[in-house]
Amino acid sequence: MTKQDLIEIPKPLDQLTATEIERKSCIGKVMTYTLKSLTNTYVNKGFQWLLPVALSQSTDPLWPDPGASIEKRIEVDIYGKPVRTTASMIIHKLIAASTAYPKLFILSPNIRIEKAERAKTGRHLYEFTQLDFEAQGACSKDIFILVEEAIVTLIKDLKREMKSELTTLCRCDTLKVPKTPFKIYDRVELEAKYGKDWEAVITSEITDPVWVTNIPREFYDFEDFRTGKWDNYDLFLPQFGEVLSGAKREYEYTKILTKIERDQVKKENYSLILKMAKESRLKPTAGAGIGMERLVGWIAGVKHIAECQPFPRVPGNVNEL
Ligand code: ASN
Repeated sequence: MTKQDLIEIPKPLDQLTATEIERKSCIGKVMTYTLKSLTNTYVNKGFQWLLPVALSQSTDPLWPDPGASIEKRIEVDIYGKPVRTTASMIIHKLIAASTAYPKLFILSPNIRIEKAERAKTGRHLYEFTQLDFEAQGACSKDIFILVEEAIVTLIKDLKREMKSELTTLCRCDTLKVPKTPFKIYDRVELEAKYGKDWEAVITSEITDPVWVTNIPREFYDFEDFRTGKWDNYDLFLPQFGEVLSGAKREYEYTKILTKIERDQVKKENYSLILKMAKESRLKPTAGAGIGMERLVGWIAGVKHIAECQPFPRVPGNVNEL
């Protein structure tokens, strides 16, 4: 039997037993606390809180991406124009951070119709929420410091103020305040050492969160064309896996165009960002998105992150609500 066979698909609210409702309620309280703590940190550091959008002509291509498994992209016509459901608000972030909102964050719903075979990874959903943030003029190091502080503050405060919930979830003793600074690994070195399965190996070996940098992926992450190195990062949590991805961003027209063409991404879906870049109105920024169900799932020690959703969005499993 594999690890995945042991994972149960989280049930909808109406099917939970009394004990399961108690657990669901505890996870809900941890989610509320986490949202309050993180949004406080960002607001206190001068980030503006933007409201999300669900339908746009331009959204994240999610391609090329080593972790991608999208089986369907949702596109509908409104007012005679094609729009897509939000895959992530990355394009919106880059435009907003370059103009009226130099430091911003959004609690953004992301719709990604993952292949049904991902139902039991325990780490994938067809709809989830990111705390997505971006800062003009920031570099990777600035983002590392910000995220480390936000996570350490959250865990310290949670351990003090949510003792009873953490006890019910059996996480009171095992959830430790992470030591900072988090270690930084280069993906190339991890691949050389552990092979293609490096993500699983580091997830099981680390005892504190770690950064992994230099991951080839979508055109908007910064790539040094001379060295071939990517100035981007993922954050991995011990015994859990990836919870955040982000980068320093591209902002130069010729680089963005070259990468869009190289990746065979539809240029017409990215005409605004190309136009802004051409007019030198796209600014250097850096940012990231924290998967809220994953972060709370790690804190609560869940087997499946859909346990953190009131209305579970498990790939391949559509409920009435
Ligand atoms: N939120 C991510 C970022 O800031 C992008 C994504 O979710 N694909 O880089």
